[in-house]
Amino acid sequence: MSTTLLTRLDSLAHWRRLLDRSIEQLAAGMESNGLLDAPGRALAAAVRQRLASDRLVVAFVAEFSRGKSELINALFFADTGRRVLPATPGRTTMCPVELAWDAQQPPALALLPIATRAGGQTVLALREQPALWHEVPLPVGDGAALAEALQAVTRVQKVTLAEARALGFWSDEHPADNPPLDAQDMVEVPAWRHALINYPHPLLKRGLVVLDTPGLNAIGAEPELTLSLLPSAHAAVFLLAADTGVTRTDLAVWREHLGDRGCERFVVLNKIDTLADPLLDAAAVAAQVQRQCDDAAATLGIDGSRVFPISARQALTARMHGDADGEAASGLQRLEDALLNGLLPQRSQVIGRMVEDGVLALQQHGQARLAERMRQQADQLAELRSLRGKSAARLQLMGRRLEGEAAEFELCAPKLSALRAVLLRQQQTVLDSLSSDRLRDLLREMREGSRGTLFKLGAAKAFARLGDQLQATVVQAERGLDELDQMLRASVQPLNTEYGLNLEVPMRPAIDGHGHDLDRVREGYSRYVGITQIWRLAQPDFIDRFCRLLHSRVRVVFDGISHDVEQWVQLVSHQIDTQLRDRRQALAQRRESLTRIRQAEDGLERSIAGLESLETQCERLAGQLATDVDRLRHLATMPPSAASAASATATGVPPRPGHLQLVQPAATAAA
Ligand SMILES: Nc1nc2c(ncn2[C@@H]2O[C@H](COP(=O)(O)OP(=O)(O)OP(=O)(O)O)[C@@H](O)[C@H]2O)c(=O)[nH]1
Ligand SMILES: [Mg+2]
Repeated sequence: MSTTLLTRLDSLAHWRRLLDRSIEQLAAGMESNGLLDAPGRALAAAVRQRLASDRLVVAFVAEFSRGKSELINALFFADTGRRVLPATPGRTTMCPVELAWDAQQPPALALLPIATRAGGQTVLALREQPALWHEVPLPVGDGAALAEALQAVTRVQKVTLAEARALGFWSDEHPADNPPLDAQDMVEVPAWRHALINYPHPLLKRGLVVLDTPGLNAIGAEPELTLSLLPSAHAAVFLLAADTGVTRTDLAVWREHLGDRGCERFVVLNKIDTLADPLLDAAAVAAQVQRQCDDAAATLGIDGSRVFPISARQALTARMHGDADGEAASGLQRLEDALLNGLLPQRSQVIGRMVEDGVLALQQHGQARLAERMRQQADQLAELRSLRGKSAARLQLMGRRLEGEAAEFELCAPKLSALRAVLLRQQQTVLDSLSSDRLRDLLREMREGSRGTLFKLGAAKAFARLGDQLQATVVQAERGLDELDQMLRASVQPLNTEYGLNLEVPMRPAIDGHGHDLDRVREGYSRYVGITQIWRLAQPDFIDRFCRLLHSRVRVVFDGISHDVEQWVQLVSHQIDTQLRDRRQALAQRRESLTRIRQAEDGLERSIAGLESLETQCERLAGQLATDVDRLRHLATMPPSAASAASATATGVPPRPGHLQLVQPAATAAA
């Protein structure tokens, strides 16, 4: 395993922890100063949750036997001193293998039997049913035992033709892709549908998720890979073999699974050691390798700088034996550097932006509460100061005016309830358009539309229409949100003026990110109705499985939008509650101090002094909140690079502010 990769992922994980700690402290500081209520707390928790669950998913995709598993071994497992993932000539990895680490679970290999395909439930849904998985405990630190346990991913089994059909491994319409029949008319199929390796490997512990995939036929047979697993990968490594160049099937895998994918793509020309030729000198061999790379880039339609000539086998052997020359000759380092430089900065940017947005929203939240508190204190102070040297009659008049003001303020309560009712109603309209029922209706419509005379073409059209409808649903939800936003802004203004409130409409959630997620789902399934895959639609139960999968994927996107909308509406309605409560509290305080003034001679001066000190405290708190938020935002825009990680510890971070500080400086938090 490369130390560079480890160090870089480590500093990314360290930075994430710093951010998490800082947000925790900011929220705790706000909480102890009464600046946080339920939505604010939920906001802070949501940012922290996303930080904790951040993963970097790298998928290895290729036709069989191109060296995917060998490359994963070389990149991540060389220090175990052996070939951990099985890599042999011919078909080896029979099901998608996901390597990750979840500290809540014991180290184990979990295998999902292939028979679960017949049930039509998605792998994602089946993850929630551990009883269906065959679990093998994994020994930690024992490379040999680990390698032995992982042999399971190569297992196959024989099934009847009917079973093979039911599982989607046999197509009468497309016999070219069918596996061979043996003398007893049995078909060999993978024993497992999916394998999850939960292992405390240093890189996996730092949030890396590696996805090893089986060769072409198996990829095609499991729609979940294309629809769910590959689209969720941040990067895909596509492998070719130097001795064969880009074959017809390589091109098919590339086009169907990666060709126009949005994620970062790296093309590896593997097995360059096989080009060694005793009759040629090194320069001539190097020229051959270069020509192969150029050809691959031209055929795949990508930039030449994205093609990496390597020998995974040589890299694995060299790393296992600490052979620096061999490792250099294998070319692995260049690929590893490209992976690091292409992926980590982009990942950190996404995290940084998410944290910045979250922290800004928290600040807005705290500032609003503080501003309201200060405004009320200022009013009260002005009122009390005006009482200096005033007679008892004047105090009585004050009391009456205060009661009048309180009665008038109470008139705004029904108006606020009405506003809240409209708000909830309009929210419901937006949520309804994204509901499970509506999605089911759309899918049903699509299925009916696909039952035309020209079944397969009809299906393709119906799928395309469904895609448009789903997109239109998101656009409609966005429009609904716009209307809600406008309605709120128009209503809040007069309420603020008339009743001295300080209601602010928080920035409305941007849902275009969810729109992009939907694009990725669409992109995934459109591959399945593309012209090369259309025959799959005729397979028994395929449409059923496909629709269930699609439903669960789109559901995630729609739920994401609904959640954002609900949170936003909750923020507004909480603000209404808080301001009502704060105003009532302030009125009660004023009553109290009037009573105190009437009762004691020095009551007035004491009340003024008390309020003045509260005012100063609030100002300090506001300044502190701004400083802490700035520091946190600064931290969020400073993802670790090799250089900055070193200098941050050497030079320290901005000086520690005064005792009201909400967030600890990064250096202290790190300690
Ligand atoms: N000469 C040579 N052989 C390699 C290299 N990389 C992998 N191989 C061999 O190629 C064969 C296939 O490698 P795998 O890693 O199993 O290939 P895969 O892409 O995972 O194949 P499937 O699991 O079947 O999809 C194995 O025997 C490897 O040892 C390489 O760089 N040079
Ligand atoms: Mg493999």
